[in-house]
Amino acid sequence: MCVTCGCGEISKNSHSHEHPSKEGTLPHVHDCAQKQTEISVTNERLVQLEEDVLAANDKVAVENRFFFKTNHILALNLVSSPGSGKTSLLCKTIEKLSKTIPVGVIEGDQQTFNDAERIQATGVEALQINTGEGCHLEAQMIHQALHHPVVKKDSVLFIENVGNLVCPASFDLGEFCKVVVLSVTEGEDKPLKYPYMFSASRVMLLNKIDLLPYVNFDTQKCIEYAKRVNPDIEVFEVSATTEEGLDQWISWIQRHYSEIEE
Ligand SMILES: Nc1nc2c(ncn2[C@@H]2O[C@H](COP(=O)(O)OP(=O)(O)OP(=O)(O)O)[C@@H](O)[C@H]2O)c(=O)[nH]1
Ligand SMILES: [Mg+2]
Repeated sequence: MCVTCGCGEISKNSHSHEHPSKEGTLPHVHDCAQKQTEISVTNERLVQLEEDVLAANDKVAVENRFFFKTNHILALNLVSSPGSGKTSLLCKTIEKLSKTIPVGVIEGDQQTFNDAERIQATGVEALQINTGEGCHLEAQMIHQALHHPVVKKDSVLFIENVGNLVCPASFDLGEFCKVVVLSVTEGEDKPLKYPYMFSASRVMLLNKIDLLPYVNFDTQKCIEYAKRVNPDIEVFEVSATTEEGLDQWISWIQRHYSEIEE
């Protein structure tokens, strides 16, 4: 359920569970929220519900973070609008990284196994979580996946969130940090228009720089806007297609992986 944007439903019967993999299908988790009749709530009640939902989420996120820390797992939560290139960047990143560090991937999407299949084609294990009507991953969904084989001791765990620049900003999954992907086809003003996502992220991957000659996009302005909402944000200019800039991004991951406490 997402009270923030009203994309989900308030349901006592709402639950998510893991389906074992059948032959020819990927293991996956999905939300089995049952359709409820519309509930009319006051604004005060909505604010209370939102606070309750976020507080409950944060509680589970603390447990996830403890699990990641004690198992020496660097968990990175990739967030962006749909199509900015999260899966493409992940495929290239894990190809390079998995030669030296064990890697696992959790893929969040409303529907389809497409992204998990793209990851698995690289030889790295991926778990697909389908959120149904939900527009973001929640800590509980990650909690249920903690004992899945994609989550390995001493590894880097990538979590690709549902494509959405709004709601995933509010939901801590217990990750080490959020990594926001913005592509040059989206316009340089996005950090100002969606400031919560950029202030919640430690890193911005500015993707599709191979397209810069063909689009109106002011890179310096974009970086200035991102730093205006988050002065500490680290920016990497990258292209999943040409692989430009990926080495610096990989070095950032390796450095933080080696620094996380055991
Ligand atoms: N030119 C160019 N195209 C790219 C680059 N990265 C991704 N694309 C293309 O952008 C489109 C979307 O890429 P995805 O990796 O599926 O994006 P995504 O963020 O995972 O999308 P969702 O999971 O649907 O939110 C695809 O057609 C990619 O081939 C890039 O660096 N340069
Ligand atoms: Mg994707």
